[in-house]
Amino acid sequence: MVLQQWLVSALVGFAAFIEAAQVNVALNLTWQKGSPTGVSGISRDMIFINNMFPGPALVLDEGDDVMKIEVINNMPFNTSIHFHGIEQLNTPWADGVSGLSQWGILPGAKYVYSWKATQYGTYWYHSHDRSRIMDGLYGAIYIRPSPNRDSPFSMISSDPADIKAMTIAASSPEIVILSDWDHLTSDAYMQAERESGYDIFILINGRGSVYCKDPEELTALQAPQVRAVVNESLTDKGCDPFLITLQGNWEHHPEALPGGLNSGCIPSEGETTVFNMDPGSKWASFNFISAAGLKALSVSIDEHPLYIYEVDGYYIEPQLVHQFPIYNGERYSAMVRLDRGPAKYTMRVAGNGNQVISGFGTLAYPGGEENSYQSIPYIDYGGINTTASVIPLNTTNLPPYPAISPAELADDFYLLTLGRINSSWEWTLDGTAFLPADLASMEPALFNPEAPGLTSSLKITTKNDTWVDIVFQLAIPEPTLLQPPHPIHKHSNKAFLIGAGHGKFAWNSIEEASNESPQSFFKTPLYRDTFVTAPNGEAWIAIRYHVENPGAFLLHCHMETHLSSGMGMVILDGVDAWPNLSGQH
Ligand SMILES: *[C@@H]1O[C@H](CO)[C@@H](O)[C@H](O)[C@H]1NC(C)=O
Ligand SMILES: *[C@@H]1O[C@H](CO)[C@@H](O)[C@H](O)[C@H]1NC(C)=O
Ligand SMILES: *[C@@H]1O[C@H](CO)[C@@H](O)[C@H](O)[C@H]1NC(C)=O
Ligand SMILES: *[C@@H]1O[C@H](CO)[C@@H](O)[C@H](O)[C@H]1NC(C)=O
Ligand SMILES: *[C@@H]1O[C@H](CO)[C@@H](O)[C@H](O)[C@H]1NC(C)=O
Ligand SMILES: *[C@@H]1O[C@H](CO)[C@@H](O)[C@H](O)[C@H]1NC(C)=O
Ligand SMILES: *[C@@H]1O[C@H](CO)[C@@H](O)[C@H](O)[C@H]1NC(C)=O
Ligand SMILES: *[C@@H]1O[C@H](CO)[C@@H](O)[C@H](O)[C@H]1NC(C)=O
Ligand SMILES: [Cu+2]
Repeated sequence: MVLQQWLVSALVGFAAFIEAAQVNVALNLTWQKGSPTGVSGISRDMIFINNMFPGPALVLDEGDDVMKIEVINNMPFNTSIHFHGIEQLNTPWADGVSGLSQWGILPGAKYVYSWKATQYGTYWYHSHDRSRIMDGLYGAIYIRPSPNRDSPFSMISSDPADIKAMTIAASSPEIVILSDWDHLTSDAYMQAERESGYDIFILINGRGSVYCKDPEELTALQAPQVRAVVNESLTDKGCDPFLITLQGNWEHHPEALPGGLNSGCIPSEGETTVFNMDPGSKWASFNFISAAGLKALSVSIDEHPLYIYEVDGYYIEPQLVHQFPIYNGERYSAMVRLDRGPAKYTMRVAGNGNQVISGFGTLAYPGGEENSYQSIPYIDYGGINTTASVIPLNTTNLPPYPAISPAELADDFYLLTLGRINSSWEWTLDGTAFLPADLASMEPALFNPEAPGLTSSLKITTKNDTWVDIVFQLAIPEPTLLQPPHPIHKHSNKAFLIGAGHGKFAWNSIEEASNESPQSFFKTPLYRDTFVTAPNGEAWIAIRYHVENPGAFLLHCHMETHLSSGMGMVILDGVDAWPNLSGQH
């Protein structure tokens, strides 16, 4: 027996904007019972921020430098808050990673974060201590672009009225936090992995319902690429069965799995997030954030094409699509024309991987409250396109706007081999060592770059104002093992995704590789803070970034169970220009 539980959906933070003008923002973290899937759902211990879940959205203006965020830890364990995608230029001590940029915030203690909003766009904040994202510690950050920033809206429409409407829509977006949810706490979840030896995934939604369906119906909805590997009936939760052949020749104790995890669906009905649309405003911007602990998701809005115009907090040349995938930590903003009749239209968020599951939100047009019209979906319950004319996002074609490119050559080159190590559920980023599970209790590397807990294979050490190449090579210890795409997140400044290829990266540098295999390198590199590896098989991706902000930063898989089991390493950027930390701790 194995488990899983989840439902997806749209959680919205718009009811609780905190303006930057309020210099002191307090985030009061508490550990209380809650049931995001409704009163009929399973109640469990979870994290609330200012009595809200998700926490309040922080809405700032580009250039704001008065931000003081006071975190009050009223929970029975240490914590810290990381501001995902915020580069923390000249404030590496505000990056919020326990054991790296600060000591954990003790129960009953307070901690103040200060930083400057040097970027614009959609970001989020979340826990960076163990797997607490899965307990609900997250909220949105939106930084309004400065008025003189060049936006790409004239590439969507040449009509000045449209451009004006889009500019207004972009400055007051609908923020949509997507997340998964399980009835187990993150600690119980990790314990289940340790005791059973199984690599378990889960999903649900922050505000949503648990739908129970016929396993046959769920099996029929399985994605073809998954069916090619798992040709078996799914459980009543739409989960893959747990087959030893898929888990590798490690020790397994399936009997140690808690009940109800991947089968044994218990339905419950919670709230549905409703977005009230004003067709008079002509356009709306939906800014999606994936706060999912584990699940990769696919997103669409019935009858509403999406112009994706911002990715991880940087504009792109808008891409017209009907659905797009979003991995843990990523952000995509979509401009949407409000041209439909008075009715309700469904926002669909489907699991895109090892579980057939969906969550739903609603776009409500005025006058459509009583209309029983059923909107026409672009994707089904399993996230698959309903017709051949549905356009998916091509995730390697996201040209930054305005154009921005990396240096032609880099100064340093690192090849990291990532994959499972020592069990089906433990992961490594560098091929040999695990990021210590007790990193959070160690002396922060920012205070002591020679901190003894980090072996040399867990550290990348760079000089300031240099360019660094990192290749992530997927290892395949056993060819039959399923390996999910890993969303690798780099803290501090963004990086360029410059290439991707199949097989082994057989070269000693990017220069050598691009001479011998030019087709593996993008003409227009992507500029973002999360980079997704290929599913299964042997493959690689390459990133290049500029070292410009000395400090100790994390490089890690953003799937919470992967990070918790060791899939991360530390970048000590600019060791030759290390910050003076007097007075910071
Ligand atoms: C934090 O929230 C809890 C629960 O609502 C409340 O008891 C406590 O007084 C709050 N603390 C602060 C400092 O606001
Ligand atoms: C799945 O199994 C069935 C029968 O067991 C077989 O006919 C079918 O070809 C298999 N499909 C795939 C994708 O392997
Ligand atoms: C989904 O799109 C693909 C690629 O265009 C197409 O081959 C497939 O038939 C589509 N699925 C359905 C159900 O139309
Ligand atoms: C996706 O975009 C890349 C980069 O522009 C291009 O090379 C590739 O052919 C595109 N893929 C598809 C399926 O259109
Ligand atoms: C994996 O297990 C082997 C054998 O028990 C051990 O020597 C090695 O240190 C382990 N690797 C890690 C990263 O813990
Ligand atoms: C909590 O943080 C303190 C330092 O603030 C550290 O000494 C302790 O080891 C941490 N506890 C855990 C369980 O990580
Ligand atoms: C690090 O390099 C960047 C980019 O060249 C530069 O702007 C910055 O001032 C340098 N930082 C220090 C502390 O020298
Ligand atoms: C670090 O800053 C403190 C206070 O600003 C100053 O007294 C000290 O000399 C500085 N140390 C170094 C090594 O620059
Ligand atoms: Cu991973």
